[in-house]
Amino acid sequence: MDEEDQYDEFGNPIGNLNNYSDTESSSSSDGSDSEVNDVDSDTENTSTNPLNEIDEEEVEQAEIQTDDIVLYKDTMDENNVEILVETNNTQSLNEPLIKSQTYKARGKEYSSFPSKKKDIPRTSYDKQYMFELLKLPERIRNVAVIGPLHSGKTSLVDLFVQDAHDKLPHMSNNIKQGWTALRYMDSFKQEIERGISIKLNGLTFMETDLNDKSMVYNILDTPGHVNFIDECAVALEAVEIAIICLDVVEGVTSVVRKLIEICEKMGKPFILLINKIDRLIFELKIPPMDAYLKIKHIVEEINMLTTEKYSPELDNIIFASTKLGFTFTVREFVKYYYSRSIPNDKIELFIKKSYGCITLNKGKYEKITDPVLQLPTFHDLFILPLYKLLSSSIALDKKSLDGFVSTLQNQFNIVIENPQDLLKMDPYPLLRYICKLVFHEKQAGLYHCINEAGQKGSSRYTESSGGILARVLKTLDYGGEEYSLVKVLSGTLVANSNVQIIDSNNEVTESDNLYNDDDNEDDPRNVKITEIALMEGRYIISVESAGPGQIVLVKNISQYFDKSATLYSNIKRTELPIFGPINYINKACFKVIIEPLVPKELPKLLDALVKVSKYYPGLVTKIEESGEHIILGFGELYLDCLLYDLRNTYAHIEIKISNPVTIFSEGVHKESFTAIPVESSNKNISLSVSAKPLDYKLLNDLSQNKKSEIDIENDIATGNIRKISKMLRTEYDWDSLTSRNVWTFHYSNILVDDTLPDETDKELLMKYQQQIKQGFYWAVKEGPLCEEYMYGIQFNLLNFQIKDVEQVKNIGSQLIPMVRKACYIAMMTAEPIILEPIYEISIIIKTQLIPIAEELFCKRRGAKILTSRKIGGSPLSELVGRIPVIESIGMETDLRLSTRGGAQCQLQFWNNNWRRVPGDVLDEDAIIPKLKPAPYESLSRDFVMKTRRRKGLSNDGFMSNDGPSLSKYIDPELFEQLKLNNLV
Ligand SMILES: Nc1nc2c(ncn2[C@@H]2O[C@H](COP(=O)(O)OP(=O)(O)O)[C@@H](O)[C@H]2O)c(=O)[nH]1
Ligand SMILES: [Mg+2]
Repeated sequence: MDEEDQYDEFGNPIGNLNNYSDTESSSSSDGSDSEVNDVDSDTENTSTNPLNEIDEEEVEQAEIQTDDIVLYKDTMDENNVEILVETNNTQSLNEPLIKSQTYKARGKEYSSFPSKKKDIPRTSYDKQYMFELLKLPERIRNVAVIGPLHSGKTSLVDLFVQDAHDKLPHMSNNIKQGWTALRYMDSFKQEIERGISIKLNGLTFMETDLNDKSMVYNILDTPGHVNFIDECAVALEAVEIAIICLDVVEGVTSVVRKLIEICEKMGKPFILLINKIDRLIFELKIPPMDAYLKIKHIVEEINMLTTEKYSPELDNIIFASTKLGFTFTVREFVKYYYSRSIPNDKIELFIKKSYGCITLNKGKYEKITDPVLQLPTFHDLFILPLYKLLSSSIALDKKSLDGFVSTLQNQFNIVIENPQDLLKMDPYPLLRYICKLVFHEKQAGLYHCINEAGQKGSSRYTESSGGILARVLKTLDYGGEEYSLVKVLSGTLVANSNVQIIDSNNEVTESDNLYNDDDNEDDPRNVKITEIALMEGRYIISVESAGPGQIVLVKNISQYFDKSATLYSNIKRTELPIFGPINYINKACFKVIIEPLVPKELPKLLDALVKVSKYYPGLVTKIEESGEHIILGFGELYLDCLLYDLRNTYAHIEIKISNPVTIFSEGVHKESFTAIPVESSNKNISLSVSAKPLDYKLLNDLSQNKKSEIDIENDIATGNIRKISKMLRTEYDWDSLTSRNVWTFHYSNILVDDTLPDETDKELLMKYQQQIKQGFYWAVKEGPLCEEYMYGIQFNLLNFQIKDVEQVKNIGSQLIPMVRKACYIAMMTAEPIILEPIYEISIIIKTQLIPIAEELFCKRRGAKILTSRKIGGSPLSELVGRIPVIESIGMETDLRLSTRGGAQCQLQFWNNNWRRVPGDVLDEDAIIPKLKPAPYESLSRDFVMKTRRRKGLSNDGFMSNDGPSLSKYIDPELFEQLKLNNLV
């Protein structure tokens, strides 16, 4: 065949016309005339047909076949040659053309935990001695390291890890020299690869403090990303002391403020670690006096937030550069370098005068009167030497070597044997080396501060009369095994012994009391502890027993509770302090709906969900009536990590995920225009309720937990209604009648008895108070709009009548649904609205990049910057703003990308901010275009209808417009009447 014949008039290759099925593979047929017999007999016939003879149907068929054919194979008998003709369709349909990049760095089964006993690192302390010390609660210090993201918490714990071990197998040369961080506490694959802490992790070790007193420290390292603040809450529940770590450049950010507030509220003494001191010198390059002012400013800001006084000389402020491997306190520095030249009895005075508006003039302390000429002692004695030390080490050369070595010797009493060796070192390892010499290998000053703070710590443990009491705080996957984190409060837990366990969520609630006998599900379970172990970051130390004050891992109890529990033995149930659920600080408002890609893998998914729900304490999982599996978390990163674990670690299946959505709340805009009574079927019972928005100030205080609903309920339960009434009258200006008649608070809604004594039989009413409350709780939990929680509604019970008490038996169980219905009617007549959760966003950003952030805010509905504050002595600013949760998706990434890493933001919902969604929920004519975002004024309706359809609440399936309506709860005639009067 001519070469020309192989191309059509447009120059497209058409190959051998005699062999039609080959048209698509012309490129590989290399022009040879050898006839290729197709395996398929159908195409065999076509092989002799010229193209113009093929009818259209055949062409179609042929095209389909060529798509399917992967390989043409024929064996030429004469030449004994196998010809393989490949079409360009060899790739299966399931294989993407461009494969996504796979991570090869670490294998599937990668674990940072040593698998062999010999790989467990050798500790620098005597383990047996530590076990003995652990029996003395006063020698144990439980400490949580908390702080904002990237403030250096994990790096700080690395210093402890190095103190506690002689030799770590993970210490590569790079890590030793400080080029890469050890990050020993980030032991999960995800943590290592993402470069942030996700789970809390602990380290138990023994060390001596400045006075050479040996103590056992249980350090819990927590994640700093606010998405994982649940872990932080768990850690704080476990410990008596916190170390709040902050970046000196960023100063006191809103996250730091919140952490201080939490510690104050929980009554946990904390010490402050001002980290990254090196940044002042090498990055900001500010003069020593400015550094002093910056530190002073931070200390002042802290003191504005705390009741206790914070100051470096009080052993509650520590300075550190965890990157350079040192921490120091004023006391420590004085002990090492100044104590030789001061008489012993003057040392305390020297420490006391080392910080503040004091200057040292010819050996005498004077108050600073002229800030220009008189330099504060702290500047002269601590900051200046630090500056000199760091800057001369980094600039060390032949010329300055002698001076440097002699300063080290004279000022710090450090003798360098071979000064020339210093010149051979890279500047950064050299810095670390010098810092280690000057600030000593171990963090003795810091341990001293912890011990001091521990003495103020509240908890005292008792060796109670044989009884064991412990709190189970969470379950964790530790090196592939499931353990529970337990804090022993009294008695001694012994391995292989039996204890009883009660889930914290299984408290006897009032509803249980009403219908259930006491002795069912809620019964404590008898369980056998199979192992007790100490957490060591990447390995465990098994122990026989754990005494009061210890934080340990316990095996084999996790299957008996969900999030947290109480362990006990030999204590009477009635004398048991049951620990309620832990307050995880943030509220889960970010939601996705998941299902397995292959439906039959659902059991696998469910098993994994149970696990993940234990390992992520703040996670809420739900199954809707429509059968959808809903997971609620704190934010994007939270769910991203969790879904990764679900897919790759626990379920090993592919999971389909919906677009992220949020929870909503249902509220009212006005007061009910009328009170429509609800009657029982035989008209024997009748009641009516009205609704109105709750007092704004009270609502705010309840949402932000300034007023604790649990405390209020406790007061009501113990009959202390006077206290509540007084609070409402004095703080919120309520009238005395209403404030006396408040019955109950539930999720920022309240129920008030507003019945008139001459209309209502109050005695009878009080008899059924419990049932009425139950009906109210039920209504609050599932509102009439889309079965979301109600928020900020005050329900007033206006009328309650039972005509004939004798006539009906089950008044109680009839009442509950009636009250619920009455609440729904009240709400539907009070202009119902839907509220969406609003994230509080705080951004640390380089000041010149603020316009970029502002532009990003403009693009998102309802996003607003509220305050912008320059962080003194740094090029940074902190912006605080608000953004609807649903609009926040991708914000964190957008911000990082558009500022090229010059900004980072944290989104949280811990102040429980809700905002009304624009539009009318009940507007059936709202325009909601398909496949396009709903217009602003239809948003309410859109959100409600979508949520209803998801939950299967609306009739007529997915496209239904069957929305919430008052007509569902009242007489059709009455509804018509109301309609005629334009009331609905
Ligand atoms: N300049 C400086 N950087 C530090 C210091 N300590 C930690 N970093 C860096 O801060 C980042 C976060 O550290 P990490 O310990 O993981 O912070 P965490 O999120 O609080 O646990 C890492 O990139 C560290 O290298 C320090 O003292 N100085
Ligand atoms: Mg960390």
